[in-house]
Amino acid sequence: MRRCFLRAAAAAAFVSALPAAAHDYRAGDIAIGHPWTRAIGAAAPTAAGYMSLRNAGTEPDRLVGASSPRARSVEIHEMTMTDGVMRMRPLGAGIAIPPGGTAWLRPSGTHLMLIGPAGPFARGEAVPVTLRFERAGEVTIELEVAAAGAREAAGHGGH
Ligand SMILES: [Cu+2]
Repeated sequence: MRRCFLRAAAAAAFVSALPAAAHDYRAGDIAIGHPWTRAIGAAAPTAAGYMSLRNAGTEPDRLVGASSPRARSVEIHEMTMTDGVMRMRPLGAGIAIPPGGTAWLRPSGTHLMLIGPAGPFARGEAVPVTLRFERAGEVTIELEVAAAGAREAAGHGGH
């Protein structure tokens, strides 16, 4: 128990020591870190959105929905391994963010899926997305467009 506590404290200290990036956002107690997506062409059927969701409050919250003027719809997806094949499926109940905890949306994991994106998304461009939280309400953020095939947001390779 003690060891876990110390590790969590060290992680928190590390995160707070990082300079605040220009594209961090806040909705109530929820801090949204480094939202990003990848460059796509005009005909791409989908695009994925990634970010961190940190709950600085004392009550659990949940990301329950999202929308974007640059996509027909936005779903919350998770990746699952079935018979050795990675598949994704909608998370109907959304993403839980426990008090003091962080939910990570990242490649090969939970992500936002932009269905029918109005592409192209060019590298360096900002794609607006409105996030809807159960407690914290709505906030509009911008996904920073990284290179096609990027595994991390531009400029955040050191995280
Ligand atoms: Cu997906």
